[in-house]
Amino acid sequence: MESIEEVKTLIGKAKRVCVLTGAGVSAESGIATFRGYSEEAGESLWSQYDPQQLASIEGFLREPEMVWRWYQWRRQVNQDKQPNPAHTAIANWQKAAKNSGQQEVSLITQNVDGLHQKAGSDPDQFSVIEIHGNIWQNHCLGCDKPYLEDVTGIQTVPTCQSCGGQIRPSVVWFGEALDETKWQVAETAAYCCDLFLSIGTSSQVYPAAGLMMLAKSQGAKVVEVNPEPTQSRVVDYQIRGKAGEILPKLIDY
Ligand code: BJW
Ligand code: ZN
Repeated sequence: MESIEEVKTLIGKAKRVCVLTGAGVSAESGIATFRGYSEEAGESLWSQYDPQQLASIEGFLREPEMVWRWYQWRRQVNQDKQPNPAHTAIANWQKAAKNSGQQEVSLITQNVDGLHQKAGSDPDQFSVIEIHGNIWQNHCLGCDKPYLEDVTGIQTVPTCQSCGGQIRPSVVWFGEALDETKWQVAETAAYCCDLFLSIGTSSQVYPAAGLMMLAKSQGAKVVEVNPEPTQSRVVDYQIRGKAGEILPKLIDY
């Protein structure tokens, strides 16, 4: 409780805040995390499936139909999921900060589920910086063109009308580079902030996990909200609890 009060004070004073979210922020919406176990979402994805097979370009090239069907299954599971109080608190905070002009709140998410936008965060790509992409979007493996057809219920890999290439989900797989512009915006937000909030991420996946180090190296205070210990090593305030319970207490909007 002590650290909640201290962090509230830091939030009140901060001019530039950088929020990084991970799968744990959507766990209370019933979306499975990648690692660990969550009460609300059950077994994590990587405890049931091999990440190299399903979330790498090599896996997709080896068995495109299987990978495509796995993403179709996740889309189906995710489609009715709703934002939880953590998403809502962040969205309300962003709006209030924008209206007051007193504070800048950048939101970087590793999540591909779109729940921050569903909660009311500005859908502009630089208001919610989706560094690992978005599961609802597709593009061509051959020519990179966005694929805008509705793929609901399609269980075979669609092909591109322009080049005949295979269509893939627009998410970032292991070994792939992050979108350069989004990554630059994310790095700048971390570099320039005076307060960095890491919420619901195991801090195991790079380069995202390096953002808190970058913020810390520039003098920012670093806060982590997570019910479990993580790989992070530079945290000033650890709040052990669920995002959906803690965030509405930290942010009074
Ligand atoms: C709660 C909660 C509640 C539960 N409230 N919390 C060695 C060192 C450094 C790097 C590497 C290395 N070996 C390999 C690499 C690189 C690799 C990497 O980092 N690997 C590590 C696993 C070791 N990284 C990459 O490959 C990246 N690309 C890259 O490095 O490119 C280099 C390059 C440059 C130039 C040209 C070419 C290449 C890309 C990473 C892409 C990650 N992709 C995924 C899949 C996305 C698509 C999909 O959805 O299918 O992204 S993997 C997966 O992990 C997903 C997530 O965004 C990401 C991070 O996971 P996150 O969000 O932290 O979730 P979890 O599940 O790990 O943790 C959940 C947490 O929530 C837990 O802590 C719980 O306790 C907590 N929690 N309930 C709050 N209610
Ligand atoms: Zn194409």
